[in-house]
Amino acid sequence: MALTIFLEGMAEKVLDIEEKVECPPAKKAKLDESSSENNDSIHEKEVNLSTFEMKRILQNNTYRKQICIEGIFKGHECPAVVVLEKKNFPMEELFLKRGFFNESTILRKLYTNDVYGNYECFPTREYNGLNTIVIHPATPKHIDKFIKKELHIINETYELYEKVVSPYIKSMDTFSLKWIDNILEGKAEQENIIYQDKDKDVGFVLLTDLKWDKTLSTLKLIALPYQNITCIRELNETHLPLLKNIQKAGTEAITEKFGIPASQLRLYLHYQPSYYYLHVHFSYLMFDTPGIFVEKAHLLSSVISNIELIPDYYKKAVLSFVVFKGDLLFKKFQEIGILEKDNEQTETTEAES
Ligand code: G7M
Repeated sequence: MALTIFLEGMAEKVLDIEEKVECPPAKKAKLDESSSENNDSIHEKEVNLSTFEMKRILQNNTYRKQICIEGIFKGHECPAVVVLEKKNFPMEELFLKRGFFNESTILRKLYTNDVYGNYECFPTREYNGLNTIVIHPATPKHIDKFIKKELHIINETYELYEKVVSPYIKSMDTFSLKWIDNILEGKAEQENIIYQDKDKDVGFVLLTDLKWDKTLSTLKLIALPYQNITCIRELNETHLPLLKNIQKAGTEAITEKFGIPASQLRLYLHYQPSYYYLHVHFSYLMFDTPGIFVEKAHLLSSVISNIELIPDYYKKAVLSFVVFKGDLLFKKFQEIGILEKDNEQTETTEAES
């Protein structure tokens, strides 16, 4: 599954990049003349990774077991990005036998202690493959997309929400929420709806998430209320009937349709979300879907309980979340001194004043 997500992300990354390649001037002129006929592309011949001269590691993701490297292929002037990712294990006994529990498998002992033995295993060649993506010629935008961005945590009080995040949300283009209007108005994705309750106060639409690959083991749905609520910060006791309805009716609908019991579902909200129209995520508990980390996910059961205990809980609580260095929200927190300005910016500001 990690692979599916990786490839999806990769496709998004590759697809939304439409920039000219940053090559040396002579090569650039050649490319500009005929961008479709790219003479420098290494994909036309067999790619030999031993000719890849590494320039820098853009990202080494130990969670995904993935490395992204920028470099140059010998004899080619334009930069390239190579992404290597370890594969998932097969589920079928036959393939596990062929690849790992095989006479050709090598097991090297590292050390033992009591009942524990630590070994290094070398599976058979066919099962030792890596998913590999080579982007060439790579644009600066491609390269930038693969650079791991620095993360910073914000411990947001309600005052900070009002001062920074709320104006930031209001300044956003509402066009980004058009897909939600379309679903609620019956103009799109009606075939993806699992459950619908049209009550304007407690009603919602439960439908498949865009990212779900339709495999039960990675089940991923979202509930969109008819009530327009910006985000978790706006929730109070008046929303309890809605939240409880989503929790109960949404879960029951999933159990009925997919046979997954309530005890195996994870119901949560994001803060900060990508879309500022309150929605609840439903995912299969045994699927470690991205976005379930403590700095982003809020269990629906906890949200309900918090409001039951303190009706204006979300106007009082400190909510923590991460921002990516360079993103707009990051800059907004920099502007008011919550996040440090980097040296370059400090120098410019000082020189200007
Ligand atoms: O991070 P946030 O909590 O805002 O998550 C938004 C969710 O909405 C993600 O899981 C997306 O995959 C999902 N999503 C985004 N879009 C644009 C669509 C869409 O057009 N249709 C559906 N069904 N889900 C979407």
